[in-house]
Amino acid sequence: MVEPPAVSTLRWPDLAPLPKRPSAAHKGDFGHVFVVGGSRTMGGALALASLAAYRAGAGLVTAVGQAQSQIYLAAQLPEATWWDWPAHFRDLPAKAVLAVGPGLGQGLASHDLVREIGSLTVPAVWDADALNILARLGPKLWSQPAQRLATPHPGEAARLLQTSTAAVQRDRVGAIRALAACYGGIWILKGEGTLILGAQGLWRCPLGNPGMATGGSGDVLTGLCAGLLAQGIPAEEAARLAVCVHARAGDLAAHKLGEASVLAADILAHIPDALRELA
Ligand code: NPW
Ligand code: AMP
Ligand code: MG
Repeated sequence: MVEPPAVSTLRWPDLAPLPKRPSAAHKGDFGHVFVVGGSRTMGGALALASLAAYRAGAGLVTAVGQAQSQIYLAAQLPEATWWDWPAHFRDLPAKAVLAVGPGLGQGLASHDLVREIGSLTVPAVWDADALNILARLGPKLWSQPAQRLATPHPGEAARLLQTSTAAVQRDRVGAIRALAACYGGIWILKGEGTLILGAQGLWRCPLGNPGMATGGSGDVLTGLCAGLLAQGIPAEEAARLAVCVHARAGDLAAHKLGEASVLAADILAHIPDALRELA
C-alpha cells in the first residue's frame, strides 16, 4: 500500500474563496474580532492585526490595548472600537473571535489577560507574547474546550517546546506535530514554507518570500486568521486560507516594491488583491 504524503502542498489559487456576502447582509453577519495586545510600546502590532481582521472581512473589530498605545489605532483605523486594559471577556457577543498576542508584552497585566482568555470557550487565535506566556504557564492553560489556532514563528515554537530555534528549524514537521500533541488545537508554524497542522492533515504553503521577514508581518497574519474565523469559515480552512492569502499578498508586495523594501503595511495593502485572485 502506498503511504499518503506526510505533507500536502497547497496550491494558489486553488482554495475556497470567501463566502459571497448576501445582498441584505449587515455587519453583524460577519463576526466581531477582539484583538488583544498593544502594550505601551507595541501599539503598532495591535493596529496591524486589527486592520488585517477588517481587510479579511470581519464585520466589527475591537482593539484591546494599553491606553498609551491607542494613538496607533486612532491614526490608522478609526473603524475599530477600543477597550483599555485591564479588560474582561466574560460577556462577549455571540459571534466573537479573539486574537491574542500582537504586541502584548509579557508583564503581569499581560499574564492576567492571557489567563482569562485561556479559560474561555470562545474561538481564539494565539500568537506572539500570548504564546510566550503559554510556554511559561504550560498546556493546562488550555484545559477548557475551545477552537484554538496558534501561529508561532520558530523562536516562539522553540519556547513552547523548550528547545532551540535551530532544533525547530532542523525538523519543522516534527516540531509542529509535537506542538499539536502537547497543547492540542490547530497550529501554523511560520517561516519559509509555513506548515499548517490540524485534524484534516499537514499542509505546506509554497508561497511567500524573505521580504516578509520584517517587523509586524506576523501580526498581519494573526488578524487575517481571526477575520476569516469570525466570518464562520471552519478553523482549519481559515488557517490554510489565511496563510496563503498572507503569503500571496507578500509576494505581490515584493514584486511591486522589491523584497528589501516590503513593510508589513504593504502586505496588508495587498490583501484585497490576493483575495480577489481567489474569487
Ligand atoms: P534566534 O535568534 O534565531 O534564536 P521574538 P518578536 C526567531 C511584537 N512586535 N526563522 C529568531 O530566533 C510581537 O507581536 C511588535 C528562524 C528571532 O531572533 C511580539 O509581541 C511590532 N528563526 C513582540 O514584538 C513589530 C526565527 O525568533 C526571534 C524566525 C516580540 O516578537 C514587531 C525573534 O522572536 C513585532 O511583531 C524564522 N522565520 N522567526 C510593533 N510595531 O509594535 C523568528 N525567529 O524574540 O519572539 O520577538 O517576534 O519581535
Ligand atoms: P513574525 O516573525 O511573527 O513577524 O512572522 C513573520 C511572517 O513572515 C510569517 O508569516 C512568516 O511565515 C513570514 N516570513 C518570514 N520570513 C519568511 C521567508 N524567508 N519566506 C517566507 N515567509 C517568511
Ligand atoms: Mg510575530
